[in-house]
Amino acid sequence: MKLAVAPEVADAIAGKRAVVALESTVIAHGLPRSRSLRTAQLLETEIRALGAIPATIALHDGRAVVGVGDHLLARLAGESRVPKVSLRDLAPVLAGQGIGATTVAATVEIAARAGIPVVATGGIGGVHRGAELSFDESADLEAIARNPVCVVSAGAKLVLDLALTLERLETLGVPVVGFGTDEFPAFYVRSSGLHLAHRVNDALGAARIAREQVARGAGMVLAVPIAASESLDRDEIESEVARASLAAEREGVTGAALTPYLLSAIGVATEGRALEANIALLRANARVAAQLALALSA
Ligand code: PSU
Ligand code: MN
Repeated sequence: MKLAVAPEVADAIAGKRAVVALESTVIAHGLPRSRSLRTAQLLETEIRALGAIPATIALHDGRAVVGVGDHLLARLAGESRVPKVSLRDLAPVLAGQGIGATTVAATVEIAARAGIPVVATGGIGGVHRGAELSFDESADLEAIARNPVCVVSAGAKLVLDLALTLERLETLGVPVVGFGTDEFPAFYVRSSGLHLAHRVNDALGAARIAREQVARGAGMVLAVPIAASESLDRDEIESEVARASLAAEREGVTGAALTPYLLSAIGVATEGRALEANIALLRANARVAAQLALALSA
């Protein structure tokens, strides 16, 4: 795989300074066009404000770009039909021309190759509801297991089956470490009712575990609950997810298209409150990821 690492990012990696990798599928597919560029820029600003270097990852003309510039960021946020690139799609898209937005799975693989041990996202992919029939499980889980990277996320998206997602992560040997919580966070909602085996209370504690896990050549999830002031009501969100999942089934939406479909349906149903919550948790995760990267580089 050809990497195109931005000079600033390459310098920081070589100097063992703090770098946070960011995925780009959320920019191209996870947020509405009207807010995605501004949010992508805000995430980079949050990371810089704490003294770390952001490296948004995407594909461009046969290369994995580590630290996209303004121009590519604007293309990812603004163009329609940007391919969503998970592990299955990496080689086919890299073999061609054009741009691609990387999921957490593709992002952690590229970050690991570049030597960046911290990736920030909103929520990782996981096991979909009804996966016992559809077999729809995100490649994020195996990719995190296989790559020495700590993914900072607000748990997994609430549209998933969170209990099954935790089971799969356990099988894959991926520690899910609560950041100031004993429960697996549920994206827009602070609590899922699912207990976590491991907890830390600050970035230093997270760094101690991340160092051990990365040394094993494997990844982990640092699960950061959304701030109470930004979180949404669990029952309301649950019923919207159920409604949107039924609609998706009726309309035959499956596979890679399902997550963006469900997220946008919930956005409409909550009149934008879900979007504000999503942006708030993305920003918070970027800050925790920067603190973790700083702790790791100290
Ligand atoms: N969380 C969001 N919006 C997103 C995603 C996560 O709020 O768009 C993306 C991430 O890039 C994640 C991907 O890696 O969805 C998982 O997709 P799939 O289930 O198709 O693997
Ligand atoms: Mn899937």
